[in-house]
Amino acid sequence: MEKISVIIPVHNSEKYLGKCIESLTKQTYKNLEIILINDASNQKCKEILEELNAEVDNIRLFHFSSRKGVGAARNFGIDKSSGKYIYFLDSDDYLPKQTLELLVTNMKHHDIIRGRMYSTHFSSSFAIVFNGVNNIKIYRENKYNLIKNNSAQNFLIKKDFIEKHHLTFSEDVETYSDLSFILPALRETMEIPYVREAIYFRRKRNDPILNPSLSQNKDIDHIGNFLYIYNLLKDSNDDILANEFLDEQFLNLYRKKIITFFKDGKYVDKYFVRLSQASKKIESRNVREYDFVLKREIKSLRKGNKRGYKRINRQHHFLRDMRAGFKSKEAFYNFLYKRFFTKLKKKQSYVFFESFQGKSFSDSPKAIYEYMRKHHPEYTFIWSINEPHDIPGNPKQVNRLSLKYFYYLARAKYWVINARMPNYLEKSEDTVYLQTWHGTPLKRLAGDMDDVHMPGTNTERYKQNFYQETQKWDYLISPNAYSSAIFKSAFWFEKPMLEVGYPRNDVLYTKNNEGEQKAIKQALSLPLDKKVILYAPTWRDDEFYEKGKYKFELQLDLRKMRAELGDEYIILLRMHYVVASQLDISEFEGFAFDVSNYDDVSELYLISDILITDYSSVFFDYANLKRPILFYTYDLEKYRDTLRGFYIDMEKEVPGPLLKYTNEVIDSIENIDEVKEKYHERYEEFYNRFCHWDDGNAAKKTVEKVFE
Ligand code: C2G
Repeated sequence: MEKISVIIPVHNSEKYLGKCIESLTKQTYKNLEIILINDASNQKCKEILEELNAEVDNIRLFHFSSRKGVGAARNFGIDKSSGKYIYFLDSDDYLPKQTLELLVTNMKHHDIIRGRMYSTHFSSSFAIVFNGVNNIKIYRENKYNLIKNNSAQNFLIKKDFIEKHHLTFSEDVETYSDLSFILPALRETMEIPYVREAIYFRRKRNDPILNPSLSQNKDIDHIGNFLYIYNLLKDSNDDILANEFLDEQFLNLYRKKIITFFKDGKYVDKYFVRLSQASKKIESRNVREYDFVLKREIKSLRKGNKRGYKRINRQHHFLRDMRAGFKSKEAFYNFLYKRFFTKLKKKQSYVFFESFQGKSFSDSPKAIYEYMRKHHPEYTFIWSINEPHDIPGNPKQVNRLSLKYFYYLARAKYWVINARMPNYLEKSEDTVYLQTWHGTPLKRLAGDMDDVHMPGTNTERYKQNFYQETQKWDYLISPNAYSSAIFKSAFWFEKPMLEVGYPRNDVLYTKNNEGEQKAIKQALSLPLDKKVILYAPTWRDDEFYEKGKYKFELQLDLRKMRAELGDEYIILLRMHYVVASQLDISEFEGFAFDVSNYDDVSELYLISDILITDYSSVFFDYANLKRPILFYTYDLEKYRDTLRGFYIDMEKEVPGPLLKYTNEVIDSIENIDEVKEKYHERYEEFYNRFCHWDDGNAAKKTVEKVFE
């Protein structure tokens, strides 16, 4: 049994290292040497490495005092290795237990063998059921297809082969270093067996913003690295198939990334020479199948004429945008927005408002609007709203995503919005985007989420889109110090926040009187002689009809509630705005009222004597009224442990009881004075922590900071 040296460069992968090493200690093939190269990791990671080194016999640990990169670490590892075989593993990846045995036993007279790559989500782990090896495929002319993601992973290679051909990783680049090693390796061998049962689990990182994997590094240096390696390999290579492979990688990257990055003239300046050199090395026959636009660009690059190339590139982008504009009406309007409307002069007096994606006239944008209307009539107001509304002051109304929507967005100097905008929408430098957000977070948000369980997205995309959005915000309102800290991390928001409380809660101070309450009740045709319970739950990421349309099944037993409480109370049912389920409550007429379509939930708070909610941020706002809150959390475990995770400990910190059954809810309502008494102290603490900044003047303070 010959030894395999497994070489693992490590840089700040403390979260994943344990699993990586465990997967090696569990290998059925036992003669392993694990070479760990600590490439200047943080202290925590270093400590874990030391612990592993003490626990596992066959680890050899080395430290770099300054960061040298993956290439240097692997070269160093090869140098230190004593095995007959070399295998590269990344410190956040892992292997099923048979992988190395399968590779070694099927290697035979070959110099290199390859197993299968498998992407897994960061928190998933797979138990592989192994049924033996079926058939081993031999790659010959198509051997370069074995290079996936330009990586050298899951190849087992004989060390004397590496030495004979002087194979090394380039140390001049961070990404694409693998290619400088593996492409020449493949070139020097005639055939390579492929064992599909020998699996390598490659972990997709869940945080492309703060903790990107090398392949998620989307910055311009990624492109510079590729061009460097491409030029290097092309100069030393005369193998037709390898050249074809390299040219294909180049053209793919050109079309997908380079062209997009080079929209910005300064990037063209930075890498034009490298790019021009590279384009001279492409073989004409490898470009033949591509379209006219690309051919024209390659031709201009080859000439080395930077000005000419920039002009052609601009035309290309115009065409691209136009082509994208043909996809749908919305895309066409966006094309007009981007290419024409935003080129018009901004109207300094235009303020553009939107709340919950145009679903209502509500929330903090409404409060800010109301304040501005009174104190700053010199501004012109535009509301994005899906259905025509009776809005006081008669502002201009535009349908969300209509032509007018894009036009006014482009002309308005100010945007006041409480949720995300379409991701493709570019914000001009001279637009002032005030993001009010829409709730103190209980459930983990954006960058702080581990796994995203919503339909139509994955964690990586979700976070990337969210990141793009938050970087457009010029101002962000924070309702309390607790939220400021969370917004900073969850939204990657580095600018100072408007720490003024929530404008939407101003009315809880200014309109908390009988006259207002009566008017609201009358507007809703509610009986005036009953006390009011408001039930306002949130939505569940994993219960949906389709993207953006969520299901909600009412768990509260209204029949029981009516029987026990109906003489004294009525109940208002308020679904979250993304919930598409229709409530059928016709049988509870006179007791239960569906107020889901009522614009402003703050007004519902004002008329309610008791709030029932679950994990919705509504309770942070309602607490301003110091009225009792019950938490009907029938699915607490799932919501907390699987779907979202929370920022606070509900069991210890929320200002009311957590209840699982309708009976408990009824019981709490019947004994509401006792509940108040029991939670009095906790309520006070809660109020001081979360409602402290709200005093009825948040809209005023916001406007003073942003507009005056
Ligand atoms: N809302 C409502 N009716 C409900 C639930 C929510 O009117 N039944 C409104 C409230 O203004 C609430 C806001 O929508 O504060 C956000 O709702 P959440 O249930 O907290 O959920 P979500 O939209 O996911 O936002 O930082 C806050 C988080 O982003 C939560």
